[in-house]
Amino acid sequence: MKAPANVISHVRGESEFIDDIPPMQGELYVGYVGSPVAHGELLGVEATEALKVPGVRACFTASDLHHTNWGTIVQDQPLLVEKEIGHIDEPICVLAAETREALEIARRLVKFEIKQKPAILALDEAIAKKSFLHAPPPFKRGNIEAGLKNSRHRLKGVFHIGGQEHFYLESQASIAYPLDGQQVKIVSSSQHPTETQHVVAHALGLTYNQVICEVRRMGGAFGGKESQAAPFAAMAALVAHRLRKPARIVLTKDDDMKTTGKRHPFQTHYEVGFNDNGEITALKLKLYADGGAYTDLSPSILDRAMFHSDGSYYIGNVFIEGWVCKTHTHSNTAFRGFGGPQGALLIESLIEDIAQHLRQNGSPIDAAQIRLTNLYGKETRNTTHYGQLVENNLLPDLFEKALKSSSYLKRRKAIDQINRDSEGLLHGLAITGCKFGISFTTRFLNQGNALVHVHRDGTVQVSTGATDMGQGVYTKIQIATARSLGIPDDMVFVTSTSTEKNANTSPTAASSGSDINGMAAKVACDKILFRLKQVAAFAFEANTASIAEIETLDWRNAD
Ligand code: QUE
Repeated sequence: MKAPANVISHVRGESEFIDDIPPMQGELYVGYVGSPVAHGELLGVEATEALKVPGVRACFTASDLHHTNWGTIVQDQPLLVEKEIGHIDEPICVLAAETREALEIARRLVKFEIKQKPAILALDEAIAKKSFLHAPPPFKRGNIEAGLKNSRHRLKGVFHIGGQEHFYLESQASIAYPLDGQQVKIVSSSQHPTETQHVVAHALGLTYNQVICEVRRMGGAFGGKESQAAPFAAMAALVAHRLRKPARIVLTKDDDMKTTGKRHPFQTHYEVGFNDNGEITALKLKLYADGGAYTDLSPSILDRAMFHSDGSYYIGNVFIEGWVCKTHTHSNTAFRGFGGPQGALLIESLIEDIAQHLRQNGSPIDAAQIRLTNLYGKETRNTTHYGQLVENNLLPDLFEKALKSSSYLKRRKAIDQINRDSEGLLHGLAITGCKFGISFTTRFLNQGNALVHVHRDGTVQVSTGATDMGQGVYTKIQIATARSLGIPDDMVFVTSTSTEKNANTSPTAASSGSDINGMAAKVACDKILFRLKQVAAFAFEANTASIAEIETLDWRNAD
């Protein structure tokens, strides 16, 4: 295969990101002004001085929006603060200016009247004050209290996991164009064009068919542009719609890092019971996720952490509770793994603690052996704490193979020796397996979308619900389409994802983008091929028997 178009333009530096799009005549720059406090009541906005800056065209507040609140699961987050301030740098008003310079000067001149309130900034405080956004039903299996009581050993403690900034190379960015018929077109750096379309429509009081959102590519996303691209698109759209001018918002890295959500910090309170051979017999957990100020995707992220708290290990007696805590910080959001890492990290760390505990109590067993002992089985010990049968379990064999092929035990011995001799730096070694649930837990989202056009020169255009964030999904879609149609890869061009062509799409997320949208492209190609075969049969005057045969075929069986 020749290098796909996307690859060539990336390597040449020709790939266009949002802020590379040349400005249109009359285009305005848009920026927000954020809260200087983490928690408080907004009493007034004073923009007189800002509006005097030459080139500044408008200042909009929450009262200019048709619908202020947005949110993927619960609509509890204001696009612009109406009254209650939830976190530092939370957008309060939007400015539009003819130049970036005027915008930046004006942003510093807006004054707010705010009654400051005490803020909850740490998980400890949120837990103590029961400041919660969500609490799902717990997972229960076996008898946790008896399980703990009957284990030879028990460990109890609190495990802390910090947050993480996505640090995508391209900050949140959108351009909004006012079209006739009150339509608005958004080009955005978004993993979720459909949600951006919906949030913009709600914000402006438009119907969904009046809003188009197109995504060509993102300069990285990692979950950070799944829900949180939409509010910035809405700010640009507000300016474009009200002033009838194209409007561009491109956050600086500083603003992006201050105001957008991150990976959820977690605090997990644990009690684990185990025997002399390292077999884990009971696990009792309370997971506290720092959701920040608003719900965003936190309930699904906490779910996933609770689903992954078993790692790849069978545990007979389990009790897992979870809470999304409300703190006065940016609203935390999707981030690669989506709670899975926060769930699975604890049990892996516990296994190291168990190995250490057993070593100190006269039963030295290597952590790798403890992992092997506890792995889900193939025929028994093969249901999870959420009731799923672990099928086609390759892990026990794979684990043993990896142990051997990596010379784990030999290396372990060498490292133990180095550590015994060392007076400073210690070396470490670990081998772990992983069970990860791909696809959306909100199951209706596991659906793809594709539009395939065959042009009269035989070349093909395809667009799908999958957005390109640098993961190469357009290349996969190109290959899936070409192979489905039986044509060379370079006869297929993958065009941008747009709500005009790809409506009601799911976000590109949950390890599902290539599979579900690649399959959607294949289904579309199969239908087209089937019709083409019928046409060809007529055109080439195939005998009537074979035409009749083709007509009875089902495109779903077309190869
Ligand atoms: C990874 C996931 C999920 C996800 C995003 C990821 C997931 C899930 C949702 C979700 C839930 C409710 C919604 C929505 C998305 O997002 O499992 O839009 O309304 O359920 O990156 O695993």
